[in-house]
Amino acid sequence: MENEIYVTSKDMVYDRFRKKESLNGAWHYAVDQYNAFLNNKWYEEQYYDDKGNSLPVDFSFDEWETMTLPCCWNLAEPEYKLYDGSMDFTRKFLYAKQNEDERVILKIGACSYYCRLFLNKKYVGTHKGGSTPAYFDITDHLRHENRIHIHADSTRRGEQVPTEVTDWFNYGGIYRDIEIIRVPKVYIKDFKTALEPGSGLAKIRASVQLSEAVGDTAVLTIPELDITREITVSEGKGEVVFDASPELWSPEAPKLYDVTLKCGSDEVRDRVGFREIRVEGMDILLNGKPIFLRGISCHEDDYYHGKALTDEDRLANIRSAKELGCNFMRLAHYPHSERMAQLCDEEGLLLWEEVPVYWGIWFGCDRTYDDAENQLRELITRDCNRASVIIWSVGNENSDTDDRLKFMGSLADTARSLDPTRAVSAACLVNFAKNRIEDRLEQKLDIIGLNEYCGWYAADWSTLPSLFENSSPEKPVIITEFGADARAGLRGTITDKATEDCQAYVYERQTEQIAKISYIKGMTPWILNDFRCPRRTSVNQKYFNTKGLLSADRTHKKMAFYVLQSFYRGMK
Ligand code: GCB
Repeated sequence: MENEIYVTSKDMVYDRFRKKESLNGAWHYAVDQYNAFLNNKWYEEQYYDDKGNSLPVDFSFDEWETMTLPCCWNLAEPEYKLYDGSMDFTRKFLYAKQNEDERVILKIGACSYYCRLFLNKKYVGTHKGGSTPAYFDITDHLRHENRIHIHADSTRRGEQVPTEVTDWFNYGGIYRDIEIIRVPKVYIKDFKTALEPGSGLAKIRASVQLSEAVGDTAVLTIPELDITREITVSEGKGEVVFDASPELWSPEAPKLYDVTLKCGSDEVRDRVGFREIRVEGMDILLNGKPIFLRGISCHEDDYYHGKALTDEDRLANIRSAKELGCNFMRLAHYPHSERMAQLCDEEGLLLWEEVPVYWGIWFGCDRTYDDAENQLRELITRDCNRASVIIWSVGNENSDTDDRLKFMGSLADTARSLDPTRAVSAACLVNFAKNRIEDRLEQKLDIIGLNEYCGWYAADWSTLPSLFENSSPEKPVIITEFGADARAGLRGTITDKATEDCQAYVYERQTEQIAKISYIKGMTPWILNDFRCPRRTSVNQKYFNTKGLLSADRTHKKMAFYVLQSFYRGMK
């Protein structure tokens, strides 16, 4: 489409616990392989010419079939199982003003990959990026009766983030909530609060940004701590740092406080845990104490719901991780729903969150960089108040080239400048020529993530001890991936690839080696559940990556589950 108007991180609106009106439910839709909706401007609904003669049309919005949103369309109907491309969604809704000067924001939690919004025959804007939320200010487009269209385009393209080929399934659809939020004319656009780094766990910082560059006084309250603080806002921004001794949040004691911020006629709320994460020398410190991150990687992919997980699905994943003995989870390879971090705050699980700078990214392309940086900004803005999130990852498995160093180095700088309260990392590759942990990106990271598949892709086991011996990293290392495929229930010898016995053996040997290495401060083996993947066609995989410790439907625990469980239990 020409002359697109992009909504980006700059358009985000702080919305946790705000009153929301839901547009989830039945939407009429049409598969639109040729983008006829855009090319022929169907949204203009031209039923007559200038002289009043009726015109032929190729759509009938209110007679189209319906799909219940949010969902991944690939799982909605069998014929869309492998569909990558565009679909048009439409419905009607009524709107009546509640307050004279209210602004109305439409939030779409996630739509893969382009999300184009049209309201009452007019184009409103476009959001790019399949895993972060889009916020459209629709106030000036609204009427009493409204016709809304969303053109969702999940086409894989080289320049996108992620790019064309990934080792997971490219689900299409509007797969997170569609909601309307009413805010006052001047509203709280952003609100952050956290323990102040370096304050000896004794100060809290809170900052506010308003939607307009005005002066005001905001009031922050944390009733349980008996705290009420005024924040002077000038030109729309303000912050305060004050003494406080909250009970600290940790996976063992995930204490959360109700926090409210009031400014003018707007008020927002959050439930916040206060904790400090810091890297000092070769240690990762949580609340000042060294911690080993006993983790597991996890995709946002449910057998029945795809990426449109329910809270029950998320809690099942959190419970499985806890049963394994984890205190940490790597949310690979793109932003998962904000519900996941909110639930991990409640349940006590540390998180690694990542943007999909994955494999063959077009590192030399400015458009691609802007897209990646925007996704990172959206993720950080969205989850900044989540105590569970301790690491921002700027990507996964990219070879060490100059363009990649510039691209990912700049993402790391962006993450640090937006959020000084967390560590920055990336899942790097082994330098295979030297069989060594060595990557120029390390200079930009606080923690080195390392994916190594010794005993699997690197079939010679002797490479593992030598990899660790050859390396002398200057920063703590997390083994962000190792693993092996196993078809649930398939038994055999440890040499038979695809058996549970072989996978369990890989876990035994890996954990045995990892336990000996003092610079390794955490691990997130690959992966909690089997997940859909078009690249995995063998008889034992059937279009699933089967490196899960659990089967895709989570009903079966593989032998390796218990190997990792016993390793983690022995560490506590
Ligand atoms: C990797 C990738 C991950 C894959 C995994 C595999 O290194 O980071 O996305 O799914 O290997 O199973 O090969």
